[in-house]
Amino acid sequence: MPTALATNVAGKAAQQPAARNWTTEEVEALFALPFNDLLFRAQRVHREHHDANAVQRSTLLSVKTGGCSEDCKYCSQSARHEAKLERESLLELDQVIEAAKAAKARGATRFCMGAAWRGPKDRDLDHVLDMIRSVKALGLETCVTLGLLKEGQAEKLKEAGLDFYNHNLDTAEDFYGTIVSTHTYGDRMDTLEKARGAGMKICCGGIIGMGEARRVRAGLIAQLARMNPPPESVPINHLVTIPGTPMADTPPLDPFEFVRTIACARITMPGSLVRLSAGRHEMSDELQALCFLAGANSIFYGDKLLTTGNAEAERDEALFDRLGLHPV
Ligand code: SAM
Ligand code: DTB
Ligand code: SF4
Repeated sequence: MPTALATNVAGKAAQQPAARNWTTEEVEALFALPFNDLLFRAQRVHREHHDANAVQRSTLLSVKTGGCSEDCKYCSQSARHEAKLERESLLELDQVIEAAKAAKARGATRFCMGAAWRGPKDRDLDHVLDMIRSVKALGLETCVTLGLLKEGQAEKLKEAGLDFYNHNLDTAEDFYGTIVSTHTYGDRMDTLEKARGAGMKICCGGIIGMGEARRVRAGLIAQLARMNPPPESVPINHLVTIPGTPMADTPPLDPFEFVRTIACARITMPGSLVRLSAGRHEMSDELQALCFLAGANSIFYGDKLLTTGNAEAERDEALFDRLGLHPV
């Protein structure tokens, strides 16, 4: 049951306001508010809990690219899709350290390493532990996203100094089976429990714009908000349509619906960082400004996400200047 997480991990991360039992219907009611009312509510919550003009910056690095056994329909890295992609085996430690140093020099405070695995083999995990230790030693917050964890792996990650484990629920439980068939929503909840159980902070969000109904978006947000405590970081990704994946031709979502999703995440998870994540490259500055107004206070920063392009760092800096935003 998805609610098991709330029971098993209660009280592990005390700085988060306690979760409340948001239902899908309650979040749907937020979605249905007039746009200005929804944004006003989100701004009010945002200002109660955060510096309204501060935005945190995380940089991503794909440390193992492509050839993944899983069939997630949106993803360029599945071995089952035809996306054009340079596969790459696990990076060398010095390549990771160079990228982390460059991210820090540009102003990122968190470095997130991603691997295209169903989950890490123990031998590969040892190498990732070295990466975590080295990145941590540079004074950056560390985050990894490695897929499903087996017994004992979360504890090893924690011991190596990992601050955040990223593992997205991606959508509502009742829609998940139409997106992925090689693992289940329950598998993902189980990994989140393992990461929490080892005392790590959680980065967990989803993808919007996969052809889902509004009720599905509301279901995802309610599910995330019911986690107790809620994830410290909530990445809200806009689907990046990648040629060769089954989602290449997904019709575009009304951009205001994306802004509404950010606002609902802000209202239901007041203490969390809400990250305006994948998809910024395709967004106008004005749409991004609306997302910040709706309560987004974190971005992926740097010219690349995992396999696709991100908004360029210079463009972000110019946008921060124009909006009077400052990095944290
Ligand atoms: N293999 C691991 C896993 O699935 O958890 C880690 C890497 S996976 C690429 C990390 C996340 O990237 C996914 O859960 C999804 O939220 C996001 N993602 C992947 N492809 C995307 C796309 N085309 N558009 C938006 N987000 C995407
Ligand atoms: C997250 O929620 N989004 C990031 C990170 N966590 C790992 C990944 C976005 C990937 C976008 C598509 C790509 O570049 O392959
Ligand atoms: Fe593999 Fe993760 Fe992509 Fe799914 S989202 S295909 S598990 S890399």
